[in-house]
Amino acid sequence: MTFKSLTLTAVMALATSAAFAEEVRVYNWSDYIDEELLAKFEEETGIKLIYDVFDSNEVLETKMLAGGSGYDVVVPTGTFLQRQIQAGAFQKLDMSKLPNHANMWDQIESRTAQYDPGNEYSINYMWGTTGLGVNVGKVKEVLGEDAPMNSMDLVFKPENMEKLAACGVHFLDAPTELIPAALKYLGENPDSHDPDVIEKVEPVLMGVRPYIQKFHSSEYINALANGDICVAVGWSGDILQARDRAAEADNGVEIEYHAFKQGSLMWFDQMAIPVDAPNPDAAHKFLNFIMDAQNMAAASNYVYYANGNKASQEFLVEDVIGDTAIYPDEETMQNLYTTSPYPAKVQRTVTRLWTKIKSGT
Ligand code: N2P
Repeated sequence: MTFKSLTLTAVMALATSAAFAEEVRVYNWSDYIDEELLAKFEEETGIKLIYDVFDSNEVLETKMLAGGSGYDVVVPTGTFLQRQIQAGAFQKLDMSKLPNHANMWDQIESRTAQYDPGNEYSINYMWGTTGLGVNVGKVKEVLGEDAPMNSMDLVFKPENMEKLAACGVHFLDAPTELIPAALKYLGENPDSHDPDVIEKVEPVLMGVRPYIQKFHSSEYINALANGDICVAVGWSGDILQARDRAAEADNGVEIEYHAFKQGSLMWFDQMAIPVDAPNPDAAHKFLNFIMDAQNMAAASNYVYYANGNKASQEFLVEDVIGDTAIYPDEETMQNLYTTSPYPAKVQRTVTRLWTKIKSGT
């Protein structure tokens, strides 16, 4: 770099930083936005956007309950949001600052009201399901042509997992999603809050524990795409992103997402403003930007998750709006279940159980 261009760069950097009179701090899930939208927000509003990512509701919850996170916008899943609202972690939204709220989809709002009555504290960002990511070629190689690609048997039956261990299996590190799934496998109510019922998953998960390479909630995207693992219990859009990354790499890896035929969890990730947000005004501007129909469509088209914005639907590509793994049809919808937050005492059982399962002892 010449002296001249260095000077120019330095001047431009100064000019850019001086151009931002304020900033907004957003804490969202990893692999959950088209990053071009972040630049677009800064250009349109002149507000500097600091965007950090996480991959676990538990990590976010610890910050929210401790307070002083420094974030202006965070994105808990509905069940966690509900508990955090009750703990006083969020401020009510000022609808007068959110004209794009008119774009939201009443069908999704009626569901998210289960967690945030009246949707007073949050807007839906994305929603999706928890199911199976499979490397079609490898799974067939290991389990044969009629491998149960869309069945809980794939990951909860020790005889299948024993074979799959050779090509690699990841589970989400998400106790509030994996425990309900194991309950569903047992034919129990996945939303049971009865500790005696919840304990029933221990032998199921312990039975396959030796064959799980890792509990992690974001590494599986690249691991699937690169062919490093052959199965992941993961989130719908993440697995579809893995499918695309493999296709782009042209590496011969074919990834599919399947909701569990026995029933998958349907969850809702909600944007909310912490009660102690440093810049609530900018937080509202960010939420309003996100609720713009074209912005929301751009986000869904990029991450392969459905959103709660009705007006965005005309801008969704066919690969997204036409895929029942993303926008389920009535029949697929019938097979999805939702959960509610565990009361504190039950949560302790769940946390203890999960620690035990992860450690495998
Ligand atoms: C984004 C995953 C978010 C879904 N990578 C979990 N609620």
